[in-house]
Amino acid sequence: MALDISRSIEACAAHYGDEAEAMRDYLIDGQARALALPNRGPIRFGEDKKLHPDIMASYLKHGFYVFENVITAEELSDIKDDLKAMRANFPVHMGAELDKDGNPALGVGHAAPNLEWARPLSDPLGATQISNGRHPVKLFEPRAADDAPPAVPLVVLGSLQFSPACLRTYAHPQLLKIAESINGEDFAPFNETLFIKDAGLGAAVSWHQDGDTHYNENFDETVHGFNFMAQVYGSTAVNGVWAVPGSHKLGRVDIVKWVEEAGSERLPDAVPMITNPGDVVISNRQLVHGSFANTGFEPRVTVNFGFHRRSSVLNVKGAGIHSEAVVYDEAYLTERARVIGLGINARAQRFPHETPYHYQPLAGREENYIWSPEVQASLKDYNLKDVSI
Ligand SMILES: O=C(O)CCC(=O)C(=O)O
Repeated sequence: MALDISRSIEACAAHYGDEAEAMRDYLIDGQARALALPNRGPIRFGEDKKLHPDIMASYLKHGFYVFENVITAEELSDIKDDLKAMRANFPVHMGAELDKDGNPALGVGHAAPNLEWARPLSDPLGATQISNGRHPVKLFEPRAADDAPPAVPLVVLGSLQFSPACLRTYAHPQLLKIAESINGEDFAPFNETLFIKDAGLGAAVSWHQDGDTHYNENFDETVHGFNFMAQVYGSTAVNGVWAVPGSHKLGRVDIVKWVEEAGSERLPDAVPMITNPGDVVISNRQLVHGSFANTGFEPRVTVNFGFHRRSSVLNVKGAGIHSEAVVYDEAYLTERARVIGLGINARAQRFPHETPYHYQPLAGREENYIWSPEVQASLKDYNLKDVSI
């Protein structure tokens, strides 16, 4: 049952001036089209213990699938506690070294990128060269309230170093089993991010495709891997990610042309990813997707993490978007997979009645991956070794 967001739809449309009615219709129509798609339901596995073939077929067709009720209330509560602690440790403003209590702020002094800010309701990436210029169009930037702060958090990169709860969710046994079904039992890590879209403030992420490297040679519909997007508060047509179903099969899409042809940033075939708290979306990294500024009343926080097929990344030169563009050899991938081993152990300690996931590439070396608060601290800057293709 989707949340009633009529007030947010009205509030969002009201920002669009002459196009208010078009925006309202787009949100309402997109919501209906999203809910009519046959790409949602609980996680199910087939007799072979792999992702159920019907789900796999739907995911491969549409490029995303909403797994309902994956994260329990107990686990969500752990994540919310960590989010609260992280927010309390955010710099008092963008660029500050201290948090509100005068402590060294989250991420200060780290070598790898972590907390990134944006002007409220802006589109900081659209029509820039950031991330190899993969967001070619600037989205409409609604005007934020006069009392809005000058900058608000948008993403936390390398999120697992800041949140043991997110580290545990990263190792959710059913989600890792899905990763195995899609990318093989030797699946490789990618990167982990929190997307923060506070109500009335959260910035946009313009239309883009995540995958960057494999469009000319070796392209296929799943070659750039996928993201899991676990929803802490749910996601809606106003605050959520929109995607064009099936666009993951098209190779590199000319997004500028699509927007020109549509006559506006409202891509006609896009639908929002509508979820309740605790649902997890799986999203192909080649899908054309993006999110509008959150002009509504519901917050969104996405616990985002992805996985690759080993053959897509092993001995491949990275795109340089999330980390330095180096060639990923076995040693690099094993080092980066440390968070998978630690996540599995951290999860087993927190949820001892669950059967942990068995990650084949680290088999026999489990004793090297025992989580503790001290070991958690050693994850500082682990995202210098993101696997970016
Ligand atoms: O969560 C969002 O708003 C954007 C997510 C996204 O673009 C991504 O995961 O690539």
